[in-house]
Formats: sequence, structure tokens, C-alpha cells
Amino acid sequence: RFQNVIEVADHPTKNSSRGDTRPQRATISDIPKIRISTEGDIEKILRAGKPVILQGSDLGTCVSKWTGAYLTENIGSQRKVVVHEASSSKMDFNSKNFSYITKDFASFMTEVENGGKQYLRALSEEHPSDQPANIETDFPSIASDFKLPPELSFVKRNEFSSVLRISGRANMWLHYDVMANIYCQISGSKKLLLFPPDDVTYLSFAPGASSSSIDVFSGLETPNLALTHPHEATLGPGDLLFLPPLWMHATTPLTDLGIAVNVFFRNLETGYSSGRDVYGNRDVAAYEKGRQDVARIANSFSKLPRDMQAFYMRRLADEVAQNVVR
Ligand code: AKG
Repeated sequence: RFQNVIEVADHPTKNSSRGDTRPQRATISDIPKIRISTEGDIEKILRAGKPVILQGSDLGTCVSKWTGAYLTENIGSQRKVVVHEASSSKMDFNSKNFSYITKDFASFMTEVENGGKQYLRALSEEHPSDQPANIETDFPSIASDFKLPPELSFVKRNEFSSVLRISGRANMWLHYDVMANIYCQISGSKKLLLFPPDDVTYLSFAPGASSSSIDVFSGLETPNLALTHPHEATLGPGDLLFLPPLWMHATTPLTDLGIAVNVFFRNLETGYSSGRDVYGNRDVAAYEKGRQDVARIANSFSKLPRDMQAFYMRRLADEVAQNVVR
């Protein structure tokens, strides 16, 4: 996989008139839309590890029932929620150009329905700082309206969290999750751009960070973005997106109100971090340990001249890359 990245960078595919062989702009692929009917179909999709939009599956009565008014009445107009309130429609986790504000559900919903730049990512009601969200216990009065279709029983069996998401006119920043994700759009419409794991080198993720500040919706022409492989999805009510682990993604709303539930699930036998993980995006244990090892290595070279350090770091980086199991 790492080899692929090097090949893309060293052997670019497109030509320009000035003889510069690098692509000018990334080419966007559409994410395939398919109908599934059996557990076997979904197993094949999960094994392939590529994003897919699943259509025609039964998500329960939520698709017809969930309006702003219905949710306000059933969740409770006074129920307190912590929402992202943004000053710009482009939220950026690194610069924190938004605030976490506690408000009652009715005010939140009214603001969203009037074009507000708000975003609710529900957290566990009981233990928000150390347990993942679960729609059944966090929102019992509406949870039975939503169900994963029976053909997704693998997802249900391996569920990590189920998160109610209500968005206004605010983009979700580019990030990746470590858990696999079935994103179920229930009301409204949303565009997503997804990038395969091999593109990580070009998307400006700081070491150890799972969020990037790059605004991928403003164009894919910068020299680094031009080397990426974006995949686009437009989701409407009833659409389910399989978002594979480590696929970097950003979203932008196409309607004032968007309602979704996403189910994160485990699809690795082993390797997840054993520490606290509320959001399903804590890096795998081997990476966390690897970063400590890298810090130790860097330290052991620190007394050498800079050019020597650079030479040996490059040699070590090449050796690390050669160890990827194919
Ligand atoms: C996720 O499910 O990981 C997302 O990023 C969802 C973003 C959104 O609801 O717009």
C-alpha cells in the first residue's frame, strides 16, 4: 500500500502543456450505489473495504416521521444538548472556529431550520466523557423509529456506537475514524468527499492528529490535493453509506436541516486501542506505540549534525515503508 503512494508521487499520470507531468486537479470518482438484500452481499462489501451507497434498505419509520417538529416534541423541547455553533460554515477542529454551546433542543432546532451554522453530534447522555453514544439509551423516545436493516446484522453484532447527528449549514471538517461506519441519512441531503487511506500523505494531517484543516470543498487544484483520489457521495433520505475505516472524509450540507444516525462498528479482530475511545477515532494501539518509538529514535540522533540526521531519518523511513505486509 505504501509502495502505491510512492508510485503515484514518482510516476505521475497526467500531462500539461508545459511538460509538467503532475496532474493539475484530482479526478473525483462517484461512489457506487447498490441495492443489497442478503447478509452475504454486505459481507462482500465490507471485505472489499471500499465505500458504497446502499439504497432501498428499510430503516424503519424514522424516514417518514423525523421532522424538526416531531423530534422536538418527542425528544423534549427543554432537553439540553451540547452543539457545535460555528461562526463560519466551514468548521475546523484544529483552529476551533466554533464553540460547544449547551442549549435546549427546541432553540437548537429552530436555529437549524432557519439556516443556522449548528451541528449536533450526540454524546452518551449518562457518561459523555468516557462512553460512546448509543441512540437507544440516549434518546429512548425516538430510538425505536430507527432500525438497521436485517441484512446489516454483522454491523449490529459488532456495534461500537450509534450516534444521532443533526446538522444545519455547517461543514464537517476533514477527518478519519478508526472504526468502520454505516452512515444513515434520514432527512435532508448532504455531500461527502472521501479519500482512500493511501492519500493521507497529501492531506496535511499533523502527526497524531485525526483531523486536518484542509478545505477539500474549495477545490482540488493545489499540488498536493491534485495527487489525491477523492470519491464523492450525495446522500438523500433513506441512503446508507458504508464508510470504511481510515477513509478521510468531510461533509457539506445541501439542505438547512440534515438528520442522520451513524453506526460505528468493529471490523478488526484485534488491534484497537484498549484505552478510552468515545468517538471511534482513537488510533490503533500499534500507531500510538510507534509514535513513542519514533520520538525515541529522533532523540537518539539529536546530537548529530542536521544533514546527518536527515540522511539517516530518510534511510529509516524507507526501511519502515518496506515493512508493510503486502
Ligand atoms: C462521521 O460519521 O464520521 C461524520 O463525519 C459525519 C459528518 C456529518 O454528519 O456531516
